[in-house]
Amino acid sequence: KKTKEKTLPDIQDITICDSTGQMIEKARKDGVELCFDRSATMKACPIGADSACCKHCAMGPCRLNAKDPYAKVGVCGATIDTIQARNFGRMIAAGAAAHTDHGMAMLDLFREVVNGKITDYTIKDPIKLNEVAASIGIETEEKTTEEVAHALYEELERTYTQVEGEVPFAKRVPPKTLETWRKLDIVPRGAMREIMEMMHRTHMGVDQHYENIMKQGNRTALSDGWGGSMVATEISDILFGTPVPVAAEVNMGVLKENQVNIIIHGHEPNLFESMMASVNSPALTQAAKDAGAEGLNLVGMCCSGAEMLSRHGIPHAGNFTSTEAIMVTGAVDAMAVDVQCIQQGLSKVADCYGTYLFTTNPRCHIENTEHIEFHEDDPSSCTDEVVIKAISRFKSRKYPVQIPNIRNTGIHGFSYEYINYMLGGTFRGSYTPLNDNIINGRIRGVAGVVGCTNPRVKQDWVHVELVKELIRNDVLVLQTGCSQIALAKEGLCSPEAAYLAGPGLSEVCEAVGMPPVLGMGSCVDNSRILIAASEMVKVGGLGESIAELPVAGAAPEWMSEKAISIGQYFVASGVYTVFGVTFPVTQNTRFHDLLFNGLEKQGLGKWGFTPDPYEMAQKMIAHIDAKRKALGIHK
Ligand code: SF4
Ligand code: MSK
Repeated sequence: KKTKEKTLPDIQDITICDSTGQMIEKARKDGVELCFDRSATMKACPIGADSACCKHCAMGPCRLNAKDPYAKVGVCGATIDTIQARNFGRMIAAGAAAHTDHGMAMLDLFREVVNGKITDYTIKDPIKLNEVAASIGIETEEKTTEEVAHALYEELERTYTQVEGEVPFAKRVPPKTLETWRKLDIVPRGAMREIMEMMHRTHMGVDQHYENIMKQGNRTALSDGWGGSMVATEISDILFGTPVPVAAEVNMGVLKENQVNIIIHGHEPNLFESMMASVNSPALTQAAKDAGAEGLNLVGMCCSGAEMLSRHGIPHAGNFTSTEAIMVTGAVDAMAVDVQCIQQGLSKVADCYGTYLFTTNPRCHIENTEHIEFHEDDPSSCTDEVVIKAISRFKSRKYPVQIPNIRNTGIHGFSYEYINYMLGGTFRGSYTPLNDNIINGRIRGVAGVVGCTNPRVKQDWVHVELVKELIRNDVLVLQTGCSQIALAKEGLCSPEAAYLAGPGLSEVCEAVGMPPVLGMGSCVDNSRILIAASEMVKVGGLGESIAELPVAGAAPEWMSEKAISIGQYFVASGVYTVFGVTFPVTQNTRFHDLLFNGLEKQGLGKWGFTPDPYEMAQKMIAHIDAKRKALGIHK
C-alpha cells in the first residue's frame, strides 16, 4: 500500500474542488480507492488513445503505428483512416443512442400521460407545449391541450422511427444550414435508422472510405442534437416545467449532518421528480423525525442534478468525478442512480461507508448493488423505498461524518426562452438585444462550454480557466452538464461575477442583473444551445447560417461517447468545437484533416483540440473574431 501511495499524485494536482480534495485525502487515510487513484495507476493505452487499433473482427485485433500511420494496414487491408473513422463513427453512434434512448423514454412517458394511463405526472407547461408544436407546423389554434399533445406525440415519434424524410425538428434549422445538409445528404431521417446504419457501415468489410463513414457520422450526430436530445429537453420542459432563473446552492456542503441525505445521480428527470414527491410526503418526513433526523435532504449530482438545479433550484453536491468522493463524507444515507455516467466503482465505495446504493432503471444494473426498479405508473413504490432505506441507514450511522463546509450560491435555469425574455425582447421580436449587443460589440460572441470532468486532468481547472478567459474577453458563456457545476462551485454563476467579465459583457450583465455564465441544465440540454443559435440566425444581422455566427463550443474535460456525439452535432451544425484532455484520432492523417479542416470546407463547422485552457480560449476567440470580420462587425 505504501508503494502505491508514493505513486499517487498530490491532491492539488488532481482537483481545484476543495471539497473533493478533502474527501480524496480522507479516502487515502481510510484506504479507499477512487477514480483519481485508478487513473493515476492505470496509464491510458497509447494505441487506443490515438484510435490506431481495430477489434471489429477476429482476424485482428489489429494495431497500427500512430507515429508512422501509413506504414501498415490491418489484416483485412483497412487503412488508418478507415480504422479511426470507424472508431469515431461508433463513438458517435453510442453517444447518440444514449441521448436518443433517454429522449424516447421521455416520449414514452409523455404518451402515457397524454393517454391518461400514467397519472403521477401532468403537462406542467402548456405554453411550451403549444410553442414546440407550432415550431414544427402543428396547428394549435382552437385546439385543446390534449389535442395538441396527441398531435405532438405523433409527430415527435417520427424522430425515432421514421425511415425516410427529415426528422421533425429539421423545421427549426435555419434554411441555409438545412440547405447545406440537404446538399451533403446528411439530414437525419430517423434516429434509429441513422444509428443502425452507422453500426452497419462500421462493421468489418462495409464502408471503407473515411469521408463516406463521416457522412453517416454527421447524419447520426444530427439525429441526436436535432432529434433525440432535443425531444428529451422539450418533453421534459412540457412535463416538468421550463426552467426560469432560480437561486440555488452547489458543493458538498449541501449535505446536512443532522438530516437524512439522499443523492440522485444520472440523467432522467422522472426519477428525481418522483423522489421530490416522496421526500415531501408527511409520512416519510415524520419517519425521518422519528429516527432522530431533522428532516429529509434531497440533493442532486451529475446531470440529473444539473437538470433539477436548473428547473427547481434543488441543491447540487458535485459533478461526475465527485460522485464516489462524496460518499467518503460518511453522510450519504442513500444514492439512487438511473442511467449514464454511473461509475461501477460507486458500488465499492458505497460498501466502504455503509451507504445504500440503488440502481433503479432496467437498463442499468450494477453487480452487488440492490436494484429497486422505478416504474412511472407507480413511482412511489421505488422512491418511498429508497427514502425508507435511507432513514434506516441514518438511524444506525456507523461511520464518522465529515462534510466539507463549502457551499456556493448562484443563479441557474437559463432556458433559451428566458435568455430572450431577460435581454428585453424575443428572438422573434423586432427588438433583439442579444444580436444587437453582439453587433455593437459589447458582447464579442457566444461560447458554449459544456461536458464532463475527467480524472485524467485536474478536475474543474480547465473549465474554470477557460471560462474566466472567455468572459474577460467579453464572450458570453452558456453552460450545461458537469461544466456548469464546475463554474458554479467557483462562484461564476452569480451576477456578482460580472466584475470578472470584460467591459462590454460586464455592462450588459450589470444592466440586466445576470451572471456572465448562464447555466442551462444537463448535457442533453445542449439542444437549448442549438435552438438559441438557430434563433440568433433567424433574427438577422449575424449571417444566414449557424456557421456564420460568432460562436464557438468547448468540452474541456470531456470523457464520454455522448460528448463526441454532442461535439459532432455542433460541428455538423456549423460550430467550431474545441475539445481538451485528448482527441481520439491520429494526427497527420487524412481523417484528422477531414475533422479539423475538411468539414468546414463543406460548409459545416470544424473540430479543434488543445488540453491547455488559455490556448483553447485563444482559438475560440480568434474564431469568433474571424466570424465577426466576415460579417463586417469587427472592431
Ligand atoms: Fe483487423 Fe480489419 Fe478485422 Fe479491424 S476489421 S480487426 S483492421 S482485420
Ligand atoms: S453527466 S456526459 S459526465 S457532462 Fe451528463 Fe457530466 Fe459528461 Fe456525464
